[in-house]
Amino acid sequence: MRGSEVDYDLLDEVARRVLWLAVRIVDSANHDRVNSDGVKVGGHQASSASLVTAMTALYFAHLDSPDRVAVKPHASPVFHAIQYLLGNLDRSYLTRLRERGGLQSYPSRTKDPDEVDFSTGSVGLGAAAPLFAAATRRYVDAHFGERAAARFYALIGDAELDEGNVWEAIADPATAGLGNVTWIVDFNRQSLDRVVPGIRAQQWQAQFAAAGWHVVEVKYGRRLEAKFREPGGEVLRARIDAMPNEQYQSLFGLTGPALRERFTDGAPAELVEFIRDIEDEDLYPLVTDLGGHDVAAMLTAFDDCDKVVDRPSVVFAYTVKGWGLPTAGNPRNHSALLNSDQIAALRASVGLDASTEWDPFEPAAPAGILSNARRIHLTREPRNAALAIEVPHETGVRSGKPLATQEAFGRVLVDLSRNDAVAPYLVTTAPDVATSTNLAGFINRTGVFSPTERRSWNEDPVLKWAEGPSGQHIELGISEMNLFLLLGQLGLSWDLSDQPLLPIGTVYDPFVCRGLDAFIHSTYSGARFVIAGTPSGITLAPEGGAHQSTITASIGLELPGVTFVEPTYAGALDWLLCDALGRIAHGPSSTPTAAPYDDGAYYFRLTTRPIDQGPFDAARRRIGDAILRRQVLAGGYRLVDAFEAHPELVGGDTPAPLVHLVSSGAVMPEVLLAAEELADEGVAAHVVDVTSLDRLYSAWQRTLRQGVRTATTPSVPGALRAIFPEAAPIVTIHDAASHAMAWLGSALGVPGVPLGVDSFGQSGSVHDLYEMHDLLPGSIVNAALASLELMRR
Ligand SMILES: Cc1ncc(C[n+]2csc(CCOP(=O)(O)OP(=O)(O)O)c2C)c(N)n1
Ligand SMILES: [Mg+2]
Repeated sequence: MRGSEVDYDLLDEVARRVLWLAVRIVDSANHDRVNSDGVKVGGHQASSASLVTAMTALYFAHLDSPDRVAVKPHASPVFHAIQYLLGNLDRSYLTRLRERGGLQSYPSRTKDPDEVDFSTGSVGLGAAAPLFAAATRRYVDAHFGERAAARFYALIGDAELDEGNVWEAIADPATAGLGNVTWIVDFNRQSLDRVVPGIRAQQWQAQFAAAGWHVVEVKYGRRLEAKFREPGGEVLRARIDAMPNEQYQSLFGLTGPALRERFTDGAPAELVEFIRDIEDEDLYPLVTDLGGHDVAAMLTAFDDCDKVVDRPSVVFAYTVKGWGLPTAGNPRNHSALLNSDQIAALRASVGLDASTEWDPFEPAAPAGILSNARRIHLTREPRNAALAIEVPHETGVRSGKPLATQEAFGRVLVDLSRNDAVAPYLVTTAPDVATSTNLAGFINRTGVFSPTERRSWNEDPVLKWAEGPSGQHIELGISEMNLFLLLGQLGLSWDLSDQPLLPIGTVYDPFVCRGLDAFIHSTYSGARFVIAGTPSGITLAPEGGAHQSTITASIGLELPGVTFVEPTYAGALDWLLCDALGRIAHGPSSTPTAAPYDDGAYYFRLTTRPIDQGPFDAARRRIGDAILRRQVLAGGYRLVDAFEAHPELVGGDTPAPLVHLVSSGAVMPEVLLAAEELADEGVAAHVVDVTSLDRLYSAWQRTLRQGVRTATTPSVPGALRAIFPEAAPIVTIHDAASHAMAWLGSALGVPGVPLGVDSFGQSGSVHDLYEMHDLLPGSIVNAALASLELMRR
């Protein structure tokens, strides 16, 4: 906390320098660099300007080192300017905004050179992320002992409040009562396109209050407040309060008599009279003196929020978009750039010239002394991403009866919850689908998290829904956005709360799409977690098209920072899940050449279709556990060897034609039947169970890229060679869009026939729907015969 002595004039001086640097950082990116490709560089000077005061107050007077801040995407230049003045960012970066290897357009945890707490960019998510980081902190404090107290701030644009995820986040009981959260709404009444019509502050404030938040309004600055207190000053306040946004904003482009005329247009005679004695040049700073640009008012608001410890706070800071710039308040200023004359004037106004324009403060000057003191004050202790535990290779889940992967997933978690080394770090979460995704067993053992003990009114022998501080399941309302935001923050807990965790979420697979942007946000932020999308596919047959998922395999495959796995058998799932948790426990690898899947999240696509485990046991006996496990983790293995299954196919006069049937997950029983039918027709069909399409694809891409970069012939990667030693045409069969597996033929240099689900499903039996989509054994046989024909062409 700051001492009682705050030099507001000094902070104003700092704010002016921050404004200058932020504006010039954008200017330099657009005007100082050679633009070789004709694409606009861009940047946001006006959006930056409107947060300069709030951020200066935070970083130069209010924050402590454990505090974390999400910065509105378009204010990234302000953040970097502040880090530079604090001495945390090398000067060379100031001219490298939006350049490769330079400062990112929007704050990025993983790509920026300085320490960004929360990545932002897709508006709304940056508001919610600190809320879930605080929820994570509450969980960590309850389970592992209290960390140094931290406050979680979000600096957000007012138009960000249009995003539904903001309201989903504040409405969820999992975020209730978080007194260490403060959102600062940069209330400049402008979005990208326009001045937002009407006066929406009241409505929004009421919505926050209804959600149990502490609401603070910082509307006017010291100058206006003083004027209001003068005799008759009420008329001035009434005038500004009642003015619609568009009219008020239109004042910002005016000066002198024109400003007075617009301001008094239609106003009562008392107002005209009240401002008669104010000089023309004093009128502009007065009517635009908003609280969001008054450091004293902002610091008072921050203190008010600190005092409220039983609920989150939101500060509506009235600001000017383009504050201090010639573009101030202009409805079209969102991407407007100052011209060189305007830049020169701004530079001169802060006492700099072309030779000193990038200088930090003189170390011996008051601003330099303050900067240095704040850098020291804000320096953080190092954190460790790794847990000093070993996750076992397997839990040994077995079943003599058919077992679905979703069920196996639940059993593995229960087993891990009995492991004293691993169990304390496991934390699960689900958006109201915990029981229907088989988390009940885990919940029965560990309980549901609640900051305080809650009495259960329901004695259910199957599900013990006991809520208290030791619970290890965090239940969310039905918001997949919240799910992925929380998983992201649980997955960054090692950094933001100094405690690595093993987070596991579950979601109905189709609704991965509903939370997709938050999924992307979390993985782009570097978060590591396990997400199980279950049930998936059209195997969920009676549920119909609205609940069936088809494009999610492609999403999992294509998302960077996510390893997509789709095991068919319980034994493979066991290995994959234990391996994923083990990798998360070990923390990110330090070798940049490590396989990409070492450092991300893990997406398990599972089903409720019971599958006979016999074929996997047979493969286990044939291949041996050690090699099979290695292959399962690498992405696939030969489930059925055609010649071992059918020795009669070996060695006739003419060799039997050979195909590969390649599949993942729920549709495997049909594939196995097809292989048998093919054998009856004299065709040898090896069956390959792809456990991770993603890992196979990554392996292929790595060798291709290597070849492209070194201008050499790429080799077939080991993971593919091991399971496809012979060149034979392939049929891919997937309870998902056919496209996801369609690349395999290319990778192997053979014809491929992809079968899958390329239209919406509908209600029916599994058999009905597989028939509709050509996934029954007969169709697979025909596809195999077609692939052999294609091979002959
Ligand atoms: C999800 C998403 N949709 C659209 C955009 C494009 N966009 C960037 S800023 C912006 C307007 C933001 O207005 P506001 O939050 O009020 O910020 P200001 O620039 O006024 O400070 C829009 C539409 C985005 N970044 N993210
Ligand atoms: Mg705005």
